[in-house]
Amino acid sequence: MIKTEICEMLGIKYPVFQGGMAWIADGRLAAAVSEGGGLGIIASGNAPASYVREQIRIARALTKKPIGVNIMLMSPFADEVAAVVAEEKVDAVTTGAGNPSKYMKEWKEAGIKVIPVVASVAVAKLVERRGADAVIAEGGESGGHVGELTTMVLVPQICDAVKIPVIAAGGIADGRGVAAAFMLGAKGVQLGTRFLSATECNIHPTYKEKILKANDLCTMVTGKRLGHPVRSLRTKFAQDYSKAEYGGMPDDELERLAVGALRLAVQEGDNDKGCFLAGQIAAMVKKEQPAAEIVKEIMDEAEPILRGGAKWIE
Ligand code: TUI
Repeated sequence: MIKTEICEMLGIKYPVFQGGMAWIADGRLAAAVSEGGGLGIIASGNAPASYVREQIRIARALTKKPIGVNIMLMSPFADEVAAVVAEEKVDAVTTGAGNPSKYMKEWKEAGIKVIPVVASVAVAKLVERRGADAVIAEGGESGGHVGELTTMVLVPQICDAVKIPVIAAGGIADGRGVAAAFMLGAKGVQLGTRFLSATECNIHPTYKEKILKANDLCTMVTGKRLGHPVRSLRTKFAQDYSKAEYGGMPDDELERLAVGALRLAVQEGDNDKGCFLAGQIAAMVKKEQPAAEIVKEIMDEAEPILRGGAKWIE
């Protein structure tokens, strides 16, 4: 059994987080992951605080185990969601796409473990100084908003730069990825794309099907010109967006094109106007299965590898 300080810190069986995927990671998915011994995380995305409160209560009704909430810091509702998580006293808060320092005191006073997602050494050191309990080092293999560096180079550099535990994210979908992350110094892992195939994941069937049929080159990054690079499936929409981006479409028109695209993918499975966020590891997501089974399976796969799976060493 793999036990790390992350298990102890949060009172969870396995050091596995389910990523806070906007529009996707709701109370039901988070509860299923937590029931399975990992940390289920409700995504707030661009949703108002009332939605987040409702999802926390849904999760709490389904599990007594610890749950987390992810706050997307670029959201217009970030301030009010930050207050709601403190009121509801969730067990952990993860943050994405920015610097959470201004909320740190409020969350720590509420007894919440604060675990920001970072994509650089500088931001990892900054949030450690501000009192973060751990950091999630997310490489650009991940789906959604991406940084510059890959998981392979980011994780060891952040492990060397901070004393708090590091959770690796980006490009991990099975036990081999988990084992690799631990070898780089991580004390936990966060998976997003793999959980898209969870039975309890409430995305449109078209979205699930696209993930299950994905190949190695099936994702691309758009949005660099506006400063918000986002990795998604290489659909016609993503390719058209990319052409518009590099073809000189004005910023406001580009922004209008992107508005609502995430919801259209998740809820309507809209092939023409939807933005299907996914990580580069999508091709390794092979079947639909319960979230709890995913959590156990990846850790059961990782354990023998970490115990000495390199049979070619004499
Ligand atoms: O946040 C994510 N992934 C996301 S957020 C999202 S919703 C969205 N909608 C429209 C445009 C962009 C996003 C979909 N996927 N991952 C965590 C993450 N955080 N990756 C990188 C970072 C990050 C980047 C810069 C964290 C901190 C940071 O600090 C810069 C600063 O402000 O100091």
